[in-house]
This record gives sequence, C-alpha cells and structure tokens, in this order.
Amino acid sequence: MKKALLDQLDIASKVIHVGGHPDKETGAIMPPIYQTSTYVQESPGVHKGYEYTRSHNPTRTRLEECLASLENAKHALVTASGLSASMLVMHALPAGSTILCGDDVYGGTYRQFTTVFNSLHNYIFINTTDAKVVEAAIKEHKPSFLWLETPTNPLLKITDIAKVATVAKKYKVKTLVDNTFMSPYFQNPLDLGADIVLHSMSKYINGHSDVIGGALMLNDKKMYTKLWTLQNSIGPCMSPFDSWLILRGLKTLAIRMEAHQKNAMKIAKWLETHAMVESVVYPGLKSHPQHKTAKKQMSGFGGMITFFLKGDVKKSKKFLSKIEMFALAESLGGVESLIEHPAIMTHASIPKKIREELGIKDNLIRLSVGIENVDDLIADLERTFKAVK
Ligand code: P1T
Repeated sequence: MKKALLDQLDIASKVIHVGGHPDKETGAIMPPIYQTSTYVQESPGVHKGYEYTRSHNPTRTRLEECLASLENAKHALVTASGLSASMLVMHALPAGSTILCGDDVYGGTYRQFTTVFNSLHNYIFINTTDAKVVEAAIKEHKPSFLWLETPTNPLLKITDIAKVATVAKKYKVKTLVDNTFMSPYFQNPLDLGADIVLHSMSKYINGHSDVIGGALMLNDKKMYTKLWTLQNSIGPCMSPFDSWLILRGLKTLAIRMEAHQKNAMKIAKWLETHAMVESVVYPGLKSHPQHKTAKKQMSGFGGMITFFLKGDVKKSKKFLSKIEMFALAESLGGVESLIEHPAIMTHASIPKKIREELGIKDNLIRLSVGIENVDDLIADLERTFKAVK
C-alpha cells in the first residue's frame, strides 16, 4: 500500500499494514527476521542503508515505521527497554537541566531520576493534575522539560495533556508523555500538544509479556537525530527477534485494548460495590477525580485498576498469595491478568514517607486486567475475598 493511503487508515488497520508490507524478494507476508549483526558492503562506505545492527536493522525499521504512524509522529526510535528510552532522553538534555516531573510515576523511572541522573540534572516532583500547580512550578524553578505520566502508575491520576502542554509551551518548556498505560490506541499525546511520547513496549504494545522494549515517538527531526545518535553511541538497541515479536503482538492491539477495557470496566464497577473494598480507582468510573479529563483526552479507559482493600498489609499479602487466576507479578499489559502490591513490588524504590504522602499505601493493590472471560476473573477475586475474610 502507498504511504498516502496508509496514513489515512484507522489505527486498527495501521497496526497490521504499516511496516507489514510483504517481503520484496520472496513475497513472504510476514516480515523476515533479519537476524544479523552486520551487512556486506559493495565497497567501503557503499551499502544499502544498513551497516551494523546496533545502528539499524530492517526488522526494527519496520517496527519504527509502524510505531511512528500509531502516534501520528514523523519519527520513532525503538529501544531495549522503557527505562533505556527515558535514559536516552535524559542524556539528550544539556547537563544541569531542571526537569519537572509528575509526582506519581513508575518506581523505576523515579529510581532512575533520583539515583542515576540526579548527579546530572535537577528534578522537581509536582502534582501535574493541576495546571495551576504546573504553571507556578515553571515560574519558580524555570525548567526546560516536563515529564508526565498519564494515567500514572499506580494511582491512575490523569493530567490534562492539552492544558498543561499549552502552559509548558508558553514558557518554552518541552513536554514528554509516558503513554504506556493507554497505548497509542486510547491516547495520542502528540495530537494534544506534547513534544515526545514514550512507551514501555514491554506492556500493551507488545501485549504478550514476552519482550522488554521501549519506544520514543516525536516530530522534531533534530531531537530525533540526537536520540538516535545517543542510542548508537551508548548501545541500548533492540534485537531483530524482539522487534519481530513486537510487530507480531502489535497486530492485535485494537482488539486487545477493547477487551482489556471492557473487562476492566466490569471489574471496577463490581469492586466498587464490594464490602471488603475501601475504594476503587479506575478512570472510567464517575467517582474518579479526573474522570471528565479522561473522557476528553482518551478514547477508552484502559485495563489498569487500583483498589484499596479494607485491612492492613497482612491482609493484602494474604489476598495476593491466595489469588489464583490473577498471577502475582510485576508488569502489566499482557493478555493474562496480573496482580501486584506496589508498595512492596513495583514502587518499593520510592521512600516510604513519599509513598504514603502520595497514597501508595500498604492496602493498595494494582490489577492489570487481561482478556480472559471476565466472569472467571470476578469469580477468582470473589473466591479470594472470601478466603481472607
Ligand atoms: O520495564 P521497562 O520496559 O523498562 O519500562 C519501564 C516503565 C516505564 N513507564 C511505565 C509507565 C512503566 O509502567 C514501566 C514499567 N513498569 C512496570 C514494570 C510495572 O510493573 O509497573
């Protein structure tokens, strides 16, 4: 298909057709895995655009083409993990930069900023759900960069991307949105005014819990070239096989996301009425503090739920060790349902005092709702509630 035609496709078609062209040499409908480290040159410097797989690989190129198209971006860079994507952004900023960062981010991102790059940059953590707080912090700290996660991990707080990106632009601050929880299917931050989108592809984009990967999508060619040069110089590139696995997983993004959200909505509503649940956080619930913003900027609410169990840490631990169908594991976004305890697992690197101020309490449980039969999942939760009563 011609590029002009591909650009017009709906995302459910783009995931299958962009980067999914048949192999020119053989007609193979599936992309070849170019499992090679290097490429033969005709004479020194004369080659077909590929020199060494750390720099470029044709299977990875196909994935990058597809990802750029999904976020309506001119460029995409595929990296070895979500955290290596954030690392490249941090290296791309001039030393001594001030970065405003949402106060509720993935624990690994927090750890990278506060224990690795804190010697290079200054980080200020703020509540980005309030545009006034963002503007006041920009005036006070004069940052050059704003880092948003929306919805956040694990509290699912929503920032109004268009509103905050407009404020940031007024002060020449660049905005990055970590769009991991929504995937490009439910939210496109560049369309709302963000400058860079980051994904941990270990989650919904791949969708099958068998690859670690990251991606950056953006329109600014100069910044893209800087990020690519850094990746080539530092080295966190993705293997051809992992790129192929993600191309394969990505094909079902649309139907997976629809199924995740349908299941999550039913479970969230059911949990909200449960006597053993203190409260439920899901962007699709009317009780969510930023439900209106979620409805405005997202085309769906995703598959992540957090809830507060009535009881203490002992009760939470018991609940998590007794549940059967939800697997007790870190990560999210796979077809299978996962459950975890942020305070002990994914967000343990955040100091207890800060965790508690944010609301990441010992009775907080995070669900990554899979695409199994939803009644089986509810039965599993109900069985567990009864077992810990
Ligand atoms: O795991 P990795 O591919 O390096 O991605 C890091 C990352 C970045 N951004 C968000 C919003 C994330 O959730 C993650 C990884 N998160 C988990 C492993 C987790 O269980 O929350």
